[in-house]
Amino acid sequence: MRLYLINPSNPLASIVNVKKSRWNRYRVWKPLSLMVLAGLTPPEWDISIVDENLGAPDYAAMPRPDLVGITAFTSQANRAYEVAAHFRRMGVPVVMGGIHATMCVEEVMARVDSVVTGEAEGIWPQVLDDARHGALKRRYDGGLAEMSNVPFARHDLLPAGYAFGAIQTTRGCPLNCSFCSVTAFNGAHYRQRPIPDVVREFQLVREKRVLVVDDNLIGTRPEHIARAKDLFRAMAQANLRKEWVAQATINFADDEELLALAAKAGCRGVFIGFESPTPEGLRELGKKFNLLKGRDFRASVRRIQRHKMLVVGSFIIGLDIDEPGIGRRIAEVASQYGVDNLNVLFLTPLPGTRLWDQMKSEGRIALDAFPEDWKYYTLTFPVARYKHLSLDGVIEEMMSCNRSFYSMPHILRRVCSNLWQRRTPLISLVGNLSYRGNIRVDCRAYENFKRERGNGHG
Ligand code: B12
Ligand code: SF4
Repeated sequence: MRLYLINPSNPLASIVNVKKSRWNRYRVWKPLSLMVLAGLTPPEWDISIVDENLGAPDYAAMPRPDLVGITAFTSQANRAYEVAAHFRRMGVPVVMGGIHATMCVEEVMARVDSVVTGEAEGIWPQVLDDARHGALKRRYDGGLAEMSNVPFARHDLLPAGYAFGAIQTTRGCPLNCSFCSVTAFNGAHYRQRPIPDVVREFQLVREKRVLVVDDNLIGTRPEHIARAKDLFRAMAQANLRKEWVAQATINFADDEELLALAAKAGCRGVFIGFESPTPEGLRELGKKFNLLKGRDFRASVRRIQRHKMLVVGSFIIGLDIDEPGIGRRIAEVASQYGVDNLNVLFLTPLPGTRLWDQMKSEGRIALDAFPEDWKYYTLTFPVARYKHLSLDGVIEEMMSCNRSFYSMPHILRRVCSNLWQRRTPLISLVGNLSYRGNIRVDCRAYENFKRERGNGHG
């Protein structure tokens, strides 16, 4: 039995064709969902994982599969449907799962043979068994998995050429920010994989550098932090020789022992959501965690950096309180905090989030010709109507934010201070220049976007 597991590409999200530039390999991340599905698949299936971000293959020239499984974030949904249609025309059954299939079940059911909602661990073997007997059901629900049932992902199945491997150690987030799908999809209960499983799986990752995909690696409560420390101790003890980056909330900086253990276990950088420069903005987004009294973001960032870990700060433009000037304000605040890189995204109503419900009820979802418009749901296009910012205005704020933060004088200042602090000036320089290089690409993308879809914003 032949199984294809496919990660569809979205050219608007992935300027990532590895064949065009070797640097692009630093921007293509492994589709861990499919590697986990492969880990759940019994040996009688011959599995191929196709990551279209490495280049979409000529499916017609490939051997005919018995079953196709497709994953998709919302931004990949269009392409997922094209791929599904191709195989269904050949009479091959297509199953789709992942976040978009879970949040937009009806839309997906109309375009594939079978939809799997939720996490796959508890249900995928049954789906395969039904497929083998020609008895696929229209819909399955995996719910939330027991973390001890998460298998080792098949790190051997994708070709070499990725700069980073991928691994997951926890699922779920109790914070439920209004714009984020994680609590709706993976639940509010913070679930952790057994530490020996994580250490063993790290040893199976082939790449030296690894992305830990957890939404919040250390969690929020004292028992979560204690577990994170135990994990880092076990990783250091296993002498993994891996360098990894992860996502965390700002409380990562609150515990010196945690920071020292993370660095010793191989952590080289963290991605932290600051989201808004003002308390009002944080309240609007429901990110109350960042509002805890007495938090000094600059000191927090510095504490992390002292352990030679880079900090990438993420902010959102387009909040109801955001007015003209917000772009420069975010650039200034990010510089004050001292982050090594800044990642700014447009406030985007993703299906299944509280923000979606709110914007939908207020008639503020501007790009709503679905499924076609899903391709703009990359958080790098303004798809909603923003309270105080027009379409041109919100794009201008994004550009002015990036132009200011990534101006040459600012880059040089950051690299020099990095050098002075004896951290990683070269990585800082390359990271900053690569973000700066993207400004021109973004500018072209926005011009095209305004030409093609700007009228949707009327
Ligand atoms: C790692 C990650 C990335 C990586 C992607 C790597 C990759 N190629 O997969 C990078 C950094 C590139 C990325 C980019 C983006 N991401 Co992202 N990302 C994540 C993150 C943190 C983890 C995903 C992951 O690997 N999980 C581990 C695997 C094992 O879990 P899983 O994917 O959920 O898969 C399980 C089930 O869903 C199911 N399943 C999944 N697929 C299938 C398929 C079948 C057939 C079946 C049966 C089951 C099944 O089974 C799996 C095992 O249980 C999630 C948050 C999250 N917790 O999901 C956000 C998340 C998926 N990203 C999100 C977004 C918005 C984006 C971007 C659009 C914007 C951005 N800048 O972040 C881009 C767009 C990328 C694109 N190509 O279009 C949103 C998606 C929301 C949505 N409705 O689409 C999420 C949920 C975060 C959020 N804050 O809401 N992302
Ligand atoms: S943005 Fe981060 S902290 Fe907020 S709900 Fe999502 S994963 Fe949790």
